[in-house]
Amino acid sequence: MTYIAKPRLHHPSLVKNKAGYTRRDYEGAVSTLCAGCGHDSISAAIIQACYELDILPHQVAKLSGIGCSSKAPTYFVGASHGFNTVHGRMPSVMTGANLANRDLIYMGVSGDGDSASIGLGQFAHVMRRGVNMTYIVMNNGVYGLTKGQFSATADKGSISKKGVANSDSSIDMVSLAILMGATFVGRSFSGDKHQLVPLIKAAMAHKGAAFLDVISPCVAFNNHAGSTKSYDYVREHNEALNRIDFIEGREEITTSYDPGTTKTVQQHDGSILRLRKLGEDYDPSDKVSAMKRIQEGMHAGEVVTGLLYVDPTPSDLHANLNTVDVPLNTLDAPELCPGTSALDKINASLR
Ligand SMILES: Cc1ncc(C[n+]2csc(CCOP(=O)(O)OP(=O)(O)O)c2C)c(N)n1
Ligand code: SF4
Ligand SMILES: [Mg+2]
Repeated sequence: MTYIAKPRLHHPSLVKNKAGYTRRDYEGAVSTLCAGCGHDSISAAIIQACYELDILPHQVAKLSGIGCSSKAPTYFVGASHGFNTVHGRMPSVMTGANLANRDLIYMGVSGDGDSASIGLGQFAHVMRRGVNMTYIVMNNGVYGLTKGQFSATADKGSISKKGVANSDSSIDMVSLAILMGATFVGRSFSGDKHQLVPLIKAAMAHKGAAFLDVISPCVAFNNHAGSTKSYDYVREHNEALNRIDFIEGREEITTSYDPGTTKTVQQHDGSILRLRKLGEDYDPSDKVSAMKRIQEGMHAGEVVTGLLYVDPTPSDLHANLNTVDVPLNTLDAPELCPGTSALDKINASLR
C-alpha cells in the first residue's frame, strides 16, 4: 500500500513558502503504519520543518534502515532522494553518499532496533566522523515491525505487553551520541510538536553530526502500563530542559527576550537558537554538564527532553578530510587524475 500516492490536487488558497511550495508538497505517500503510531507524528514534524525552512525537496536525501520507523521516509518529502538500506547499515551508506555529494541535505531516519541493536557500531562511527546530517531515531523501545521484542533501548525492568520484565540494561542514545562526538544532540517526544519542529529545524541547519532521539510510542506493542515508552509514561515523566525557538540566519532578528530566562546560541550558518530555560540554569554548550544532567534524569526516572548539547562551531567530515568544496561526483577525469608528472613525484617519494 505504500505505493499509493496522495491526490495531486491542492486547494488554491494553501499558503506557499519562499520556495513556492505548500506544506502539502512536503508530504509523501499515504502512511501504512498503525493509526496512532508515534512515527507518523514525527513524519508530520519533519514535513512542517522542511516547509518552514523553504527547503527544495530535490535537495533532500532521506536514508533509512529496516523497521516501521525506517518506512517513515516514504511518508514525507516525496519529491526527494530516498534509499532504504539493509537493517542497521544506513550510517555507512549515508557516509558514502555524503562524501560523494556534499550539496544535498542528509536526513537519516532509523529505529531503536536499527540503530541501538543491530546497527550500534555503525551509529557510533557516523557520529564520531561528524557526517553533516540530521539523524533521527524514532525510539519506541521495541522492534515494532517484527511484533514487539524488547530493543536495546528498552529500560531495565520495563514490562512487555505479555507481562515479561526486561532484564537487560538499556542504551541511552543521547548519552552515546554525545560520547561519540555528535555536535548537536536533542531528545523529544512524538506528541510534542512545539518542541520537536524547532529541534528538527535547528538540527537541519547544524553543519555537523546532529542527532535527535524522539520517543515514539508503539501503540501495537509498547503502549501499556509498565512500559516506559508509552504515551502516558512519557507525558508524566517528561522533563523539558528548555523550549527552543529557531531563527534562520537570513532573517533579521526582531524578537526581544528576557535575559534572565533565555539563552541564545548562534550556529555556524548564522541561525540562532533561542532557548527558554525551564526552571533551572542549563547550558547546552557544556558537554560535561549535559552528560551529568542526562544521568541525573535517568536516576530520577525522568525523560529529559530539549536541546541537550550543541557545539556552535562544529567541523564535519569534509572539513576533517579537507575535501574540495564541490561535490566529488561533479569532478571529471582531468580534475580527478593528477597527471603523469605528479604521479612520478609521488612514486619517487616512496622509493
Ligand atoms: C539482518 C536482519 N536481521 C533482522 C531483521 C528483522 N527485523 C526487521 S525490522 C527489525 C527491528 C526493527 O526495530 P526498530 O528499528 O526499533 O523499528 P520499529 O519497527 O520499532 O520502528 C528486525 C529485527 C532484518 N530485517 N534484517
Ligand atoms: S507496530 Fe508499532 S511501530 Fe509499527 S506501525 Fe504499528 S504502532 Fe508503529
Ligand atoms: Mg523500535
